[in-house]
Amino acid sequence: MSEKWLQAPEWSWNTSKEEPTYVHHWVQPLHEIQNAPDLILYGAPISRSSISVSGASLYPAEFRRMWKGFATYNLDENIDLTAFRVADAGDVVMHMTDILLSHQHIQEASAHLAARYPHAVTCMIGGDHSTTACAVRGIKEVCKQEIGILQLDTHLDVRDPAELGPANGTPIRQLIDGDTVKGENVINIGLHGYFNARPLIDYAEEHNIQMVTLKQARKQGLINTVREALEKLSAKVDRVYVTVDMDVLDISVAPGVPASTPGGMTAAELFDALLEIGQHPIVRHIDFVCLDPSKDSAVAETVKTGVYAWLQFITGCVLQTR
Ligand SMILES: [Mn+2]
Repeated sequence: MSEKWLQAPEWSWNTSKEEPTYVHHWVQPLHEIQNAPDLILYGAPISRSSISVSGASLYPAEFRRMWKGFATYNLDENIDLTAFRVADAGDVVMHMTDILLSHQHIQEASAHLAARYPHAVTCMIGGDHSTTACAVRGIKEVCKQEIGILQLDTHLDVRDPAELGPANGTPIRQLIDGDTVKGENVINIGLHGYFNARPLIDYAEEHNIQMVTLKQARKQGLINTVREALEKLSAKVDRVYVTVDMDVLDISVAPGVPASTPGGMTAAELFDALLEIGQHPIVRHIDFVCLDPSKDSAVAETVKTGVYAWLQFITGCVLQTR
């Protein structure tokens, strides 16, 4: 493969030439795809940069392995997704021990994909949340536009990199302090309860991060809240990067996300949110992070939820083109 810092995934289905009816026959390796892709998928399998012990580096492989269980036909919307071309660019090459070098690879791979495939939506599968800062920096380098962030997360992720290094609790702060993204162009939906210490809220307020608690979102309707957030960002930025920390899910439905908490989103709420997000053309990039398959239940319920969530986003993209 000739794509920068990207290598063939450690695990993928062999694509058949027959008409795809399941996801593992629909997603094509990037170097084999015939026409320009609508969405490019790439894995960022790193979790050494996680504050707590995490096997999120295992997620890209497990994510792909689960495709076999999903049809390309969405019954709820009565649409087949196969006309939408999804290309798999493989996984970013990680260094065995050097986190900063691995982060550099993620940044360069993200920049490369954004530059070479400017019309495709990019979708990164983490990895822990440190990967988001790398991806957004890489994209910013190339597009030189104002980027907004819609973050679905239980946490603000504005802990101090001076203290932790570029770990998974810091990506939003890295991006704001590094002048990559303005605080006022970050909207977080999913905050709740007791999981962000007061000094972190102070930082968010000081930098005008827009915090929407789950409680507020439920009051005005989650879908409306998401729509409003994207409309707000559309007025101020050129493109939106959506980052989905799977710890936004309620702990009862996400055994594979050690950082998930009580009081989080239901799976259905996350699916609704992503269906809405996919329908907005301002959204050019998305990632899904912090899912540790090694902690998942025996029936892999969190990985299944992760694939479903991703397909909801794609369904939204397809609805947008209708
Ligand atoms: Mn996070």
